[in-house]
Amino acid sequence: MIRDPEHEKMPRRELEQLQLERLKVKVREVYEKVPYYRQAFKEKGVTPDHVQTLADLVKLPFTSKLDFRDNYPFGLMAVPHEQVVRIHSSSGTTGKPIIAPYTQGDIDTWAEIMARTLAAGGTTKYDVMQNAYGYGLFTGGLGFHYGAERLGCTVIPTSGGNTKRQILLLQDLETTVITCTPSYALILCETALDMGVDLRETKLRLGFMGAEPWSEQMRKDVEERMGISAINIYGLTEIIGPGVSVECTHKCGMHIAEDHFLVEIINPKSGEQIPYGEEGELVITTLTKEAQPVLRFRTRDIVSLNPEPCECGRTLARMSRVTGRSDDMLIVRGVNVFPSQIESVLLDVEGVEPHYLIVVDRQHQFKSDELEVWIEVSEAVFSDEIQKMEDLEKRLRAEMDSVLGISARIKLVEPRTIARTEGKAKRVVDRSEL
Ligand code: DLL
Repeated sequence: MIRDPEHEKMPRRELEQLQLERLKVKVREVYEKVPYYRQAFKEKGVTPDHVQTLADLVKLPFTSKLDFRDNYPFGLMAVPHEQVVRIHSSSGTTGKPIIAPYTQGDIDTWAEIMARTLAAGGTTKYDVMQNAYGYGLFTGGLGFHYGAERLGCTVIPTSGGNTKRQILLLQDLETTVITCTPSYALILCETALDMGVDLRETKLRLGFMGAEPWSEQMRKDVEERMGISAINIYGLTEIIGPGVSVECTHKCGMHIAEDHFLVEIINPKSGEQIPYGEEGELVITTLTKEAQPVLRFRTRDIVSLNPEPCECGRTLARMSRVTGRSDDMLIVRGVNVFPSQIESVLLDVEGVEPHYLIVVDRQHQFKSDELEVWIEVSEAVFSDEIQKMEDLEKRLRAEMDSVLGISARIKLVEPRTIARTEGKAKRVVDRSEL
């Protein structure tokens, strides 16, 4: 369903006009209210008056994760503290956490974006949504929660974990929509199996999964095991949380909420804009955020954009699946690969489970081809003869070689030996961590 046709189906010309108006206001606002931006503008030799068209965006400075860290905790805020009603945060991989303050206006906007997002994937007020994203500092739990309430469906705020109880509630409360990371969806499937529950026989029909990269093969797997349609949803703490983009029921790219977020694709090395359609780093400017507007945020997520109208009638541009974060990219014998590409190759082979670990030697990562992939085999293969395991290993190695052009050592491991995560999975580990 299209909840907000005025914006979701806006002719692109009008949309661009709206984006420009909003951009001009935000640029002036951060320039006047955030000393950090004023300084960054000065270094680039620009003022808000330099922004007269959307193309002028390239004149503005980028903002990076590092800038968030350097200005921790409130250096990027554009409103006085008394206007802040909530703060979220993400742990970040190193150093200080990212702080995301919200005004009441931000919370309202986010709730509306999330209501629209849930509707785009097919949720209605008659649904019962079990929200297994973590509640707390993470934006997933509360982001989905407020959106669902705004849409008017029933929310069960289970948060992550306590999986047996999740399965019980899912059956007894007749949950129709599950929201969680793809990794947690796999744990739900496994636990249900242990409990003798067939999720395909329950009322579950829809899932909203994101917060981590996952492949089309993983989607197929989760959909089959749960008996649902799984919708991909994207977002990040620095920008707002979940809701930046989401698939509609046609599942051919995630529609970006472009009335709120202005996107660009850049070459991650040169920082130059590249045309829609080509893969590059996604850069986002917030157009309506109040507490902490962000200009040209470098997400490090590698995607491509498609501005063509979609069959669903939305004019909002679509972004591809996130292949990976530029910082997760592995270089194996000079070939660039993302963990999700390895995932898609492995999961296409029958006899393996969607649980794997990529083991690298960080110290020599860029020099050697010492890549090892641990992957769980299914119970059936494991209890079969040794020969079958050897054949499987050979096939996996050959597939990796022919599809990705890289050789890796494949280590088949027993079912259920790779650690499960309730939130975001960690797929790449350094040998020293094992
Ligand atoms: O993960 C927000 C979110 C919550 C999105 C629930 C979707 C659902 P962060 O913790 O700040 O925020 O992590 C943001 O996660 O830059 C991507 O690298 C990755 N990511 C998020 N969604 C997807 C997705 C939340 N659908 C970072 N596919 C982003 C691939 C994703 N990667």
